[in-house]
Amino acid sequence: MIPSKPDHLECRAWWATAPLPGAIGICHMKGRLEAMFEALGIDPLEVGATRVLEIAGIDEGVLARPAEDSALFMPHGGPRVRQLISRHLEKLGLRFIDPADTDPRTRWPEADTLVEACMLEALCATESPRAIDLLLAQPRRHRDNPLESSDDRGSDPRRHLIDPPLVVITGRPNVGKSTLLNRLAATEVAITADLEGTTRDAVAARLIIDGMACDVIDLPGLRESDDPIERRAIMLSSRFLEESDLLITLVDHERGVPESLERTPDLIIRNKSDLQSSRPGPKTDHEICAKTGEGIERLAMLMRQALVPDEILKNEDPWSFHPELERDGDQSPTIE
Ligand SMILES: Nc1nc2c(ncn2[C@@H]2O[C@H](COP(=O)(O)OP(=O)(O)OP(=O)(O)O)[C@@H](O)[C@H]2O)c(=O)[nH]1
Ligand SMILES: [Mg+2]
Repeated sequence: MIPSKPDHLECRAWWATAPLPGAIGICHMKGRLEAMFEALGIDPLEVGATRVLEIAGIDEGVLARPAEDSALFMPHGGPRVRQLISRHLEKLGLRFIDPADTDPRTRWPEADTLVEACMLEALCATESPRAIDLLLAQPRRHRDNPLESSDDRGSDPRRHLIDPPLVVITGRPNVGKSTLLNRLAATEVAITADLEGTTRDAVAARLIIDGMACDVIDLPGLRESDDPIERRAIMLSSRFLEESDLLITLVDHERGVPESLERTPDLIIRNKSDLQSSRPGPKTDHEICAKTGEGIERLAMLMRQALVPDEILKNEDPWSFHPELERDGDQSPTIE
């Protein structure tokens, strides 16, 4: 049913779920809901109630009304379903907006405070299991001890729990960098071989390292090469060295830290602990055997600690974990 005057539908909508295939999609609607229910041709839904509903023969989903002016429609999360539902609601007179332009309290009407709304948003965004308890503790910590100056978000290591840090594995050829990446990933992400120059291009994987999501990059081994493609790949990889939040240099029983390394590594790790060293190697932070997995658990802990130290995780101060907490929440735009 198309209403005769769609302009009168004072309701905004946005998708709270990412525009990717998923089990469910959440379409958030805010405004004069009674007019929208009428336009949809359905009985009004009371605040706090839910109902299974089919929209225009497109898909069935759950409709929930957490607040007077807020409803959530949750159909299946395929892009096509989402597109057809958006199109239908727009025809009825709903205006779709970019949720980033709104106050988090608009996006999370079930939250009592700005901190709680930001927490719900961060909980949905984070891929790090370690972030969960820390985020859940924030509303109480902000209530007991409000943030005075919140200009520390960019330098607070806890930001890595929300935005995965870049971890780069470098070292001379054949030291086992790709074997280490595969071991950390517990699957074969990169090709390994007893041949120098096996990795020709950077290989990246998002991995959970000691409870923290990280983007781990395995670079081609640093060496002089006549091959122009390998030379270019080595040159390109220097960008990752500069940008990395954590630089791991792998050495083995024969090969030390490459002289051409442009940055001091955060961790020097000796691989192939199963093989005897033929000569004294550099001072290292830890020894592993990437082939068998020995020492990997401790390496994961050292990596996480280098990025987010234990004493910071134990810090009971409120954490400015969301950009909206840096400015006065009352100034953020809300949707009436
Ligand atoms: N004995 C032993 N061999 C290992 C270990 N880790 C890796 N290797 C072997 O070392 C060789 C090189 O491993 P890669 O992981 O391909 O080395 P890489 O550093 O990625 O090499 P490039 O990509 O050429 O720079 C392979 O034959 C691996 O099986 C280890 O802990 N012990
Ligand atoms: Mg490799």
